[in-house]
Amino acid sequence: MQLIGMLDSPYVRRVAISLQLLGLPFEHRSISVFRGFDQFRRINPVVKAPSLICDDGEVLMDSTLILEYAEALAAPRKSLMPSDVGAKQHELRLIGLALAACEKSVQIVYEHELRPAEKQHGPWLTRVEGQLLAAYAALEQEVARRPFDAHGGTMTQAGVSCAVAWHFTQSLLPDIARPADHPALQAHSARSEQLAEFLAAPHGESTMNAAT
Ligand SMILES: N[C@@H](CCC(=O)N[C@@H](CS)C(=O)NCC(=O)O)C(=O)O
Repeated sequence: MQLIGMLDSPYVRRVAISLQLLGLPFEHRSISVFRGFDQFRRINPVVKAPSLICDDGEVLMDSTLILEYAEALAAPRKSLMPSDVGAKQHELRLIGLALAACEKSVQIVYEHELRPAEKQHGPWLTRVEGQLLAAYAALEQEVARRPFDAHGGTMTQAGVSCAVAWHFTQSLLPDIARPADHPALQAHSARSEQLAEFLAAPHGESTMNAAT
């Protein structure tokens, strides 16, 4: 299967890291949804990153749906989700917060980079920044209370998604959610970024060699 999209997207990156942790081999094609719009459109006319070309040619999109498919492929050998329903409920809460942080970060980046300065809407940016900070405040509280086990063999989907979200926001919007106010997230991110699966899929433009 082929993972389409650039690793500067937190959604592409969480899939790239998760596929490795699940032991699923894939080819990565680093195509930009902006600069590579026409090439991307030939693969997925909706131009959403990540897209996954399955082995039979069917194309999936949305990181969470792609990961649901990946979990099914890896079962029963491996999973990044707890099977116990109570643990799963908490895991889903953390993933939801991390995905909200990704979404709000991307909205701020798009507002700054895609909209002309004179058309930017201050109240909208203030609202989105508040939502971003609320997501990270809740995540910080959760991670401080119950730190993740950040080892390749024990990393869960919430651990991956929180680490990827925090690293993305720090890379693009370093002045909004300050590390000093989020020590547990900062520590989790620093540990996670040392894992082989994270190092193999660095935030940025590179194409990863993902034949696991
Ligand atoms: N909910 C989606 C969000 C994916 C998303 O918004 N990806 C961005 C890149 S970070 C994208 O495709 N942007 C191009 C566009 O929306 O036109 C997911 O989890 O995959």
